Amino acid sequence: AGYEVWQKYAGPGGLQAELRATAKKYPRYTKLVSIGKSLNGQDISAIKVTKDARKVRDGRRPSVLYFSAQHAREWITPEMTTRLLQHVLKELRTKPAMRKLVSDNELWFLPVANPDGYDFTFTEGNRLWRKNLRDNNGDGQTTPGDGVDINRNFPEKWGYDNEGSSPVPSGETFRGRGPASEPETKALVRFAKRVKFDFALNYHSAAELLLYGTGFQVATPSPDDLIYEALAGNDAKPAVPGYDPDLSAELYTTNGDTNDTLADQAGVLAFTPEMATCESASDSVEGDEWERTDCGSVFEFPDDERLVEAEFRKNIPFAL
Ligand code: 0X9
Ligand code: ZN
Repeated sequence: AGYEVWQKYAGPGGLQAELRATAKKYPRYTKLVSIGKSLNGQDISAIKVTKDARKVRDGRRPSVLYFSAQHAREWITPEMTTRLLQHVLKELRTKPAMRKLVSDNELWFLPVANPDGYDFTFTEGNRLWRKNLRDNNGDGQTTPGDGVDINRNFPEKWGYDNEGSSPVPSGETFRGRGPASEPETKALVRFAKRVKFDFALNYHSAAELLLYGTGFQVATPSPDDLIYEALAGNDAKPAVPGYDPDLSAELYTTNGDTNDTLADQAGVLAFTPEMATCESASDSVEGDEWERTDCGSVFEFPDDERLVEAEFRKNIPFAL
């Protein structure tokens, strides 16, 4: 059922079409780019939203990157970034504050950072695929032990201490054969160097957390940590309602984490919002008789439009 309902929203390749249509509809405020190709040759598409987007040089204004679906199965995350994109463009027409925001800044939306993996989750039996589609055993097809975890493949602290990623190809957190070995990683690294983002949100699921700071170890306090803490709020007053703010490495160690590279190589203030599962999201749908169906797995996409919308609404104030 989840799959059929999902078709209504996007489905394989669907987000590319949405980005193209959006760029066409708002020529003055958008610019569509391909930041590179996936392993299987698909475009990794991003759209810039700023005033006179096609005239003003990329990175000229303070810039924010919203990106999602590095992990193929985390379907709710591109819903977040595409809805945010549409929200910004819609409000532009009536709200002076939004017009000012996009005149003074550039907002970049990159809904599917792992397009091969994402599409693969729509095929029979592959709903819970996480990694990209690297053919680790070279048998010419995608088999269970294949794939590299894009969120462990980034150059900063890649494989550090052998803790927080797997050296084993079949591992769910396989870091790849070398730093930035994957085209999906290279594309993002190059893109971040070019635009020099000030702020980035790397959407994942499924928990209700707002993660920040370095992933590879609990960092000694730095001025950045104070900024992170101020932005993320605290358990009593979280910046995203219901999302506990936490140091990434305190949750668990990662190495080759995207945000560590963004922070350490390009100075980006980067967060990982972990969006909710259908179970936790249901708490925020007020006063209805919605019944939980098809929520067997924590990775299952909430198949109710209202849940997706509720999760999205919770995240807007922090994202903007
Ligand atoms: O493990 C990940 O890549 C992210 N979680 S997920 O369940 N979506 O796979 C979180 C990465 C955040 N960094 C650290 N916790 N160090
Ligand atoms: Zn993830």
